[in-house]
Amino acid sequence: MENKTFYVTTPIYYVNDLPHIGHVYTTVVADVVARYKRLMGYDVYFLTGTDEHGLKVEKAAKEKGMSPIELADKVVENYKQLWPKLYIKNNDFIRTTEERHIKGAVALFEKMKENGDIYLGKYKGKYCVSCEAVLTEFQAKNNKCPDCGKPVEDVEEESYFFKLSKYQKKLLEFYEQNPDFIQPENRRNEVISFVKGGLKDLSISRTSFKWGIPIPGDEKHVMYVWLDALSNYITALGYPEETELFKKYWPAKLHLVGKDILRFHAVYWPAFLMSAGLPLPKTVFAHGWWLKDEGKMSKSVGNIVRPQYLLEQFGADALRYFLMREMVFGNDCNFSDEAFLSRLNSDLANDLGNLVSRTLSMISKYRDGKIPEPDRNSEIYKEIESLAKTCGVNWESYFDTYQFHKALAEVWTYLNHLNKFIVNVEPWQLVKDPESTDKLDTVLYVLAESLRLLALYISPVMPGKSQEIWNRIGFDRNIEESPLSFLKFGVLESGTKINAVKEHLFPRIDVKEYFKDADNQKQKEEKVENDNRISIEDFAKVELKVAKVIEAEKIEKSNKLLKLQIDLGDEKRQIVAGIGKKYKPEDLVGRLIVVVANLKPAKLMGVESNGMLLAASGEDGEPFLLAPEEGAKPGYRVK
Ligand code: ME8
Repeated sequence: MENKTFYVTTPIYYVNDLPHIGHVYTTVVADVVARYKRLMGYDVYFLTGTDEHGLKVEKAAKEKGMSPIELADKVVENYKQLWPKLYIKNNDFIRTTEERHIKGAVALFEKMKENGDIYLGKYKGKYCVSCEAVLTEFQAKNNKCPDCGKPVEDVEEESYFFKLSKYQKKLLEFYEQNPDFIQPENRRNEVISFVKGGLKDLSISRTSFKWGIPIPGDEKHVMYVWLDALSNYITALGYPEETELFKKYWPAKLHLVGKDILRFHAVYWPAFLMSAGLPLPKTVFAHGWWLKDEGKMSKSVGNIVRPQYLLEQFGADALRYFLMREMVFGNDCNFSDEAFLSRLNSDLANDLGNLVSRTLSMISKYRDGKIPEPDRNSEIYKEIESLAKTCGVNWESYFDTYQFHKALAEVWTYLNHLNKFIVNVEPWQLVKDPESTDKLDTVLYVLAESLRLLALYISPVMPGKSQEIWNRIGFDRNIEESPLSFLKFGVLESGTKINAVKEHLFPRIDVKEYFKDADNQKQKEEKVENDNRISIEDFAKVELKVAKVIEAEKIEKSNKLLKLQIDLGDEKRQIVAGIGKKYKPEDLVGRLIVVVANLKPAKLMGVESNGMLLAASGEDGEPFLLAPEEGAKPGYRVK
């Protein structure tokens, strides 16, 4: 029996940047696949998340005057708020700074070591910070990264190596035996020739920076961020524990990635898994690049498309439709406002929206808002039923082979056939002729039933609007829980009362007005993006006060936490501070400090803390206590 589980993943995104249309794209594709598979009766598990370690994140945080984890927390919040607005329904969100992940990544490293594939050596070469990629002198011609074109850095350090060279032959055999493993075809060929060109052992640890997972037993090394990141696909399922999740969903059926990171997923990842003795995923699909005005999106050019404005103006359904319809999955595609508006006005407002309005207004007018009884043996019924069947067969085969644009084009062929059918059959004439009552009943039924089916076909891409279509035709079901039997023609029951809503499903966009508005909006967005500043009102929300330390003691089992009793002028309080490595409790008693007085209480190692003292954070997180000038008294406000 076919295995009816389907585990689909997106890349985990770096937290050095806010989400843009590229991140949105991969995640939407994963969600569309997940929804399609659920509709087809699969037990689906959909994972996304964030990649939070590495030099790139460490540097970005430093530039912003934050610690890496502060930056990560902020960007993760952005992702977590964005996904539901786009109807992304992931089962889990993994962060590589989570304990469960760290534990699993370390276990994977240890397993590979135990199997004799990891050794300590010296690494000398070039490093691209932007791609977090180790390069040979040859790859980094003219000291530039061959992938992103940015300058590379010289590095020489002690490093752990993974015996990637040992897996060259095994990988080639695996590609040969599993032609679906790398898709699309042209990318598969690229990977195969890369591997045939020879594989060098891979440096998988760093000593030149700290922001990463320490290597077990040799903690001056941190794990190479790609080994750390790739392992997320199994750590999220509970690896190394043999959890139910792991047993049920591993190996993944589909890793979705952009073409930029295919090599990591199609060469390194299967080699790591082989080394650890784990089964390999079924498919890694590398999609193309969204370009802006035919060029690469980049911060310095200032042409990055962010999703927020499009979402607010046009809604998640329209944005998802555009992304899935416009891009040939696997190829690059240009993102232009003109193309977006044209899809919206022509495909959604005209073709789909009008079909819904016309059908429902005719049922309202001619049949008092009730779905009539069709003649199931009539020519008309059979013609539309067969159209629906053909569409369904093609739709399914395109979805199964990840050709989303074709699946949607197929649905639009059906839809436009119905628009023509209305013009040809002229229901407004039929209604005048008493002899044609049955015919009109059938016409109206097949139109309404087609809407029900069309809504189901587009539901993986447009979950919101497809549900709305069902609501409008009075088919009172949750489209996300649709059983397979609903994919057949003829399910809608006659007598069903429709909900003829006046508003158009997709209002037409006035293109001129849009461009006026969009220019203003984009300027505003750019300002927000480049501006980390806060207003004086924001600052005033933080209640900073002078306090005096009355008592101080170490918290048992912690080498860094101290429990302090402080005097805040009109009250005494207990706070916990992570300064114990540098400051002795007895040296603190009597000192004036500055604290955040209106912080919500928290427990640290089981001890309650009602505030936070302020200290500057040095190179390695070494604290430097802030203190007011002499003469200040406990309770004074700092502002
Ligand atoms: O590479 N067009 O994270 P990342 C289409 N953390 N897709 C795009 C795109 C564009 N212009 N730009 C980005 C990383 N993407 C690693 C991944 S996985 C174990 C670790 C999408 O934040 C595309 O999916 O740089 C690409 O692969 C991903 O974002 C890169 O995201």
